[in-house]
Amino acid sequence: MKDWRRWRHITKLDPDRTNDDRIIRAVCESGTDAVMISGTQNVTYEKSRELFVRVRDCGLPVVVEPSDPSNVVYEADYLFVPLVLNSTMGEWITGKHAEWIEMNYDKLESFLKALDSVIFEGYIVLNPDSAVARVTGAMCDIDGKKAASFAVVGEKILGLPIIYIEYSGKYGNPEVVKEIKSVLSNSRLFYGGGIDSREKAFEMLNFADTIVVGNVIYERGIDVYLSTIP
Ligand code: 1GP
Repeated sequence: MKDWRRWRHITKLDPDRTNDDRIIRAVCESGTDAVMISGTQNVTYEKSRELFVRVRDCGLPVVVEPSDPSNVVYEADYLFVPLVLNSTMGEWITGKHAEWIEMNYDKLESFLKALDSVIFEGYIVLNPDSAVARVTGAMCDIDGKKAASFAVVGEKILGLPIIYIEYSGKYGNPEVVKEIKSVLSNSRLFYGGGIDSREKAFEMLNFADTIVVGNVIYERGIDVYLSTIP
């Protein structure tokens, strides 16, 4: 399905993990709506592109979600670029983005045209023990009201088409997801973190438009991964 707004289930593959052929084949045949290539640590352009090449012909839309301007794979069907709304470090809100534009300043006109098709995501990072929280200095110790207020900043002030609740590695609080959903009117709500069963997938899909699953395929195996697909 080409229209990302209609995706319900996205599979996140990490270029820094072992993605053997069995994993790739299982994902391609799973019924997931899209494959997202994304990781926080030790991701390079080479590793991202290599994984992209292995999944690009599998019949699913492929999203690259770069963690740094140095690892953008422009050939992907979609580029999803995060801003971390609850980061304490400006680098992760606008700094990396300005760096990316500056890197392309000598061909600005064509770069700006390409930028028109990039989808920007407003991340709200809520698991303090995750690599993404540590790297981005995210304020994780916040309640639902504060998290929802960050979501309003993302939707109404910054006009971001996606608000992404990121609990990476830990199953989050559905009440927080519900609270955030209640304040959004246009942005799609993505949820990712700790989904490793059909029950958890459906519980989060009560409020989130789209769920993202990652670790389960590496840590619990293919059958458990398949059970997360609605
Ligand atoms: C990570 O949101 C994704 O960025 C998915 O989280 O790996 O915990 O499934 P898990």
